[in-house]
Amino acid sequence: QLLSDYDKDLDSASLEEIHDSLARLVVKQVNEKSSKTLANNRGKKTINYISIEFLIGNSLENNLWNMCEYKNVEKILKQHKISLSEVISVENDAGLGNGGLGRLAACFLESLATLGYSAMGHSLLYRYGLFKQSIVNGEQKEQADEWLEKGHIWLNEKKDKAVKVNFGGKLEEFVDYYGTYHYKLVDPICVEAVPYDLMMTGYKLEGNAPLRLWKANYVGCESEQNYEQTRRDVDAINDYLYPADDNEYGKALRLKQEYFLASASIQNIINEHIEKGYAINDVAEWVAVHLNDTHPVFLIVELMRILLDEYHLPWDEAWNIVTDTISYTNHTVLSESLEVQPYWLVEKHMPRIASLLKEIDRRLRNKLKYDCNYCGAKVENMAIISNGKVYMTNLAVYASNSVNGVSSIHTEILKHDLLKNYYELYPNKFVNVTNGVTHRKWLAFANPSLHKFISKRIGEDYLLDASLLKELEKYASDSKTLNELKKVKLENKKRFAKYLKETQGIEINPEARIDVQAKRIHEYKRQLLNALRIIYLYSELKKNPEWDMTPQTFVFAGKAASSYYMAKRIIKLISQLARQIENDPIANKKIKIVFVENFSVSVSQLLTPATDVSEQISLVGKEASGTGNMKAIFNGALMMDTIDGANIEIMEKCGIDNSFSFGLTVEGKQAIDERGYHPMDYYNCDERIRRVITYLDNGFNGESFHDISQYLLAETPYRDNYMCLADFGDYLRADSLMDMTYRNSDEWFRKTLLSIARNYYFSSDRSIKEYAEKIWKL
Ligand code: 26Q
Repeated sequence: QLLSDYDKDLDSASLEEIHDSLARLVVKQVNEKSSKTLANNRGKKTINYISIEFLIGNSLENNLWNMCEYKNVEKILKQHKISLSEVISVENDAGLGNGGLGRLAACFLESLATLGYSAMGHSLLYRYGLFKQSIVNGEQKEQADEWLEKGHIWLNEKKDKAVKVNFGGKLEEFVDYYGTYHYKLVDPICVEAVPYDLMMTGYKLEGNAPLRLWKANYVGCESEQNYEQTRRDVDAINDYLYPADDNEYGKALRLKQEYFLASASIQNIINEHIEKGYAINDVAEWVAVHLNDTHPVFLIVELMRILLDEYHLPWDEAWNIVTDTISYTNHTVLSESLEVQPYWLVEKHMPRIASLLKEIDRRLRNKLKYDCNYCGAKVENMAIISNGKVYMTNLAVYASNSVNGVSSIHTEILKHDLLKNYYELYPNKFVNVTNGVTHRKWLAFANPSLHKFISKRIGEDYLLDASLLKELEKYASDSKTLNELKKVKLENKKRFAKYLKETQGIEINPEARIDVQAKRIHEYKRQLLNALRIIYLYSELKKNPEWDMTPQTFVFAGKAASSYYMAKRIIKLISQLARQIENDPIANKKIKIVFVENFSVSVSQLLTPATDVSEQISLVGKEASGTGNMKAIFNGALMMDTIDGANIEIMEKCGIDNSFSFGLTVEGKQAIDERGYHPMDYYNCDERIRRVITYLDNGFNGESFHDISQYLLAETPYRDNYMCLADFGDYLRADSLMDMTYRNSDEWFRKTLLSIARNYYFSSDRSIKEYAEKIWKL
């Protein structure tokens, strides 16, 4: 390939050339296999997974691993003194996502492909992935992530599948002779949507699932008024994931992105359905369409538009097709994350969609009032348009045949709290499917030493049947096995230490315990509570320099949304605390704090295997599921965790003694909500809190964090909605229990081994099988 591409061989080619040729070679093989899959999938119902985020990571690496050629290629390159990992890093991760929701979509597509389902993902072809993060003087800096520079090698333009998406224009309606309404959009801005397929391969290339990424082209002509401006506006649709929406332009742009994705993907789905020779009324028999959160929710209305305006079906028939086809997953109960759009903005940019929304809302309200006898506030709570706003969650719930939460507790919260009125009306719509992660990528590939350790004992079949991991349980008291597991962990810690040294010039002691909190920086995830714990440990060391504290490296990683002030302040606190401790000759022998820059799929693949303790410490009821917890356990870490999200099920499955849980229960939190949260109560009766607050006020590395102490202590209206101080004391209790356990290393590794064995439940293969049976009916 090198010869034909560049007239070079392995010894004369540059890293980039090697990367590009290798990628082309891989693409060829993947394409060969994919025509086979296409043939296999004929006659199967297809699931279309629509998501504004897909966090797929590095395609060269993914594919080499799935082709089972990784080791071979590594060996061949090594003979020429070339490192495969360097070749791989020529290409930036496809960071088309922000966090759990996007990574879940990627894990799901991998499982769908591997398990041989007929599946396709749909998203946007962002020019830039989520920003690249660096930390400069303790602060987050954001740079453009130009993933497409190399990413384009993996994309296959499908011009013949392009569709048209209209924005703006004037809606004209008229009634025909038979009294039927017709709609015409006059002078819209017409955008061509072109798909680029990125092949997501399954393990051993047995199956695959294309990720169809949509790109907008303006098709107006240059003589038109405002041509340049309109072209720029259309181009902007593909610029960024989550454009800043603190201004009108950004809000409109985000809305356009959402409609563009929804419209292009459903038009494409319907076109392919018809091309296969199926009838329009049979859509739900052959395709399932899944909304990954509400971001693509306009797809519901767009499908109505197609069925009514293009196929001229009667309303009820069209509505039945829509509801039979579409299902929806909710990923959050945080009110600021529940999408609401101003109606006028929808009307301005998508007038036909707005008029259909009104009609859907009118019918819903009639049903609620006359069929259900609901009134007043209850109807408003369930309405799609209320007070000039479009409630996207209500639309998704009303129009989907299935609504699911992503962990048991989360689904219960949906049923009994956030969506209780809808649950009363449609109890059978509500389903739980607890998340999972692909154990092939997150265990076997990310952690080759652990994979070897496991295969030596139970073979490799667990790759396709995670439940075989159970067989590891029988080694739990075998000291030879536990010693080997310790070695595996140490090896991974050394590998991560090497990465840190090379990328950030930071040295860590691989023998020290590695305690990790890696996830989006958000108040509800409580990186702040973790920082308070470290400040407390530091203060103890200052009080008693002789204290025989377990040496620990506290690792933080994650990005803060660029306009999120408090999240950025927390990064600053962590960084300044890190510097102060670094410069303290006593404390630096025991405590090291590291902020790993630019958390991404690739960074996570190195960090997770090195993790001893994984922090999953959200306030109860706030983390829908969490998936970092599952990855950590698959890699032989134990959790410090609150009783929230999937942590609860992990505790149940892996053993209550195998994690260190603490904090408020649902009932405890409810009691606080009823009497009000009074942080000063905790301050007044806990000396340790007073001490930590004084440290914050005095500051670190010359910077006071009095603003943060004020935030933690403010009484009414309180500012720390996530009640850090309420859980602080119990966190320290669990922390010291964890420490005691850790000091008995046989006991520790027995627990990690049992947890790995029992964590099989959290493979995304299990989640996907549940979706396939319970929801998509594949
Ligand atoms: C909402 C409104 C306006 C603009 C943006 C948004 C927005 C965008 C993305 C809100 C939320 C998200 C992302 C959410 C997310 O990643 N949720 C995580 O999903 C995981 C997979 O189910 C869960 O494991 C996590 O618990 C959940 O936080």
